[in-house]
Amino acid sequence: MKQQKMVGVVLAGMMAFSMLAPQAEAKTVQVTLHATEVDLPIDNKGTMYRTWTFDGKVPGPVVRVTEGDTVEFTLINDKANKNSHSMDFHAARLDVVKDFGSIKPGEDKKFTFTATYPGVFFYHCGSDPMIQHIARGMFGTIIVDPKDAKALPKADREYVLIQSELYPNPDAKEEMMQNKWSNVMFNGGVFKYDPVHDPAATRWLQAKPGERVRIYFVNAGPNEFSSFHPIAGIWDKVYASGNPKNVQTGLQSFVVGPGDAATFDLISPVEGANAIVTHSLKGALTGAIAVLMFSNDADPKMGHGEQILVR
Ligand SMILES: [Cu+2]
Repeated sequence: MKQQKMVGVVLAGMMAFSMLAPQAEAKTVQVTLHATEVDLPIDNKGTMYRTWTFDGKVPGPVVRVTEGDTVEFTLINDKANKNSHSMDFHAARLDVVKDFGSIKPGEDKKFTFTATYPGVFFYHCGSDPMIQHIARGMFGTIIVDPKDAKALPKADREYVLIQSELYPNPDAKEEMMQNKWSNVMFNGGVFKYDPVHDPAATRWLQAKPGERVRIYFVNAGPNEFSSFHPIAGIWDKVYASGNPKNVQTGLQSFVVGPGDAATFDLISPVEGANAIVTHSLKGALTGAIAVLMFSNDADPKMGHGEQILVR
């Protein structure tokens, strides 16, 4: 009798504990993106390029939801555009024809999906020719945070880096098919965060020594693989597709193919800089280097809120 009572108390305690565990409530999230065809700078000098975009930016906005959320998505293809566009979320399981199919300028379309798997996922336009729609800038990331807030160690700062190739002539689909790129970029700019290789660069990533810096890395391609490496650092943890279950420890580099993504955690024990690169060196030396400065005076705003994707 006494024993039964004790089991009852223990079970009630366990139930109360599980109710208190930090599990986010699933919600419905409305996401609307506009396909727009605009001129944007692709380097620190301000060289303009005829891009195709989501919401007038390369990369497009960071979409962020929690595992289990329902995403009600609307794509609007602006009337002023000349081309059909579409949306392909790698975080969704849907019908490729009905949901990811193209719409003409002046049209819009909706689809709904549940973000079942936590992680970091690519999104992109899939309209024909897909290689050109991606090369011209129609890509971004959707981060699906795990519903268990303790599934990943707490990050002190977060950054998004999206790698892509620059093709000098945005109209030359054949040159894209032949992989004739001139530069590899992070977040749509040549040496965007690298004042060492380009004195015109005014931005870099910042953190303090000892902080856990989490980088959501996406390789938009459309063609090149990335051997993602922090020069003078070691990845403390790498999560393939950003899923907490896919954890690896103490890696020097990790290959992320075109259309793929991974989450990388980095902690520096010292002040100084790391250079985050694709160690495929033609890519790094033509523009895919981001300086991450570890300093006790790091700007507290960097790596938080809107400053996870440094524009
Ligand atoms: Cu498109």
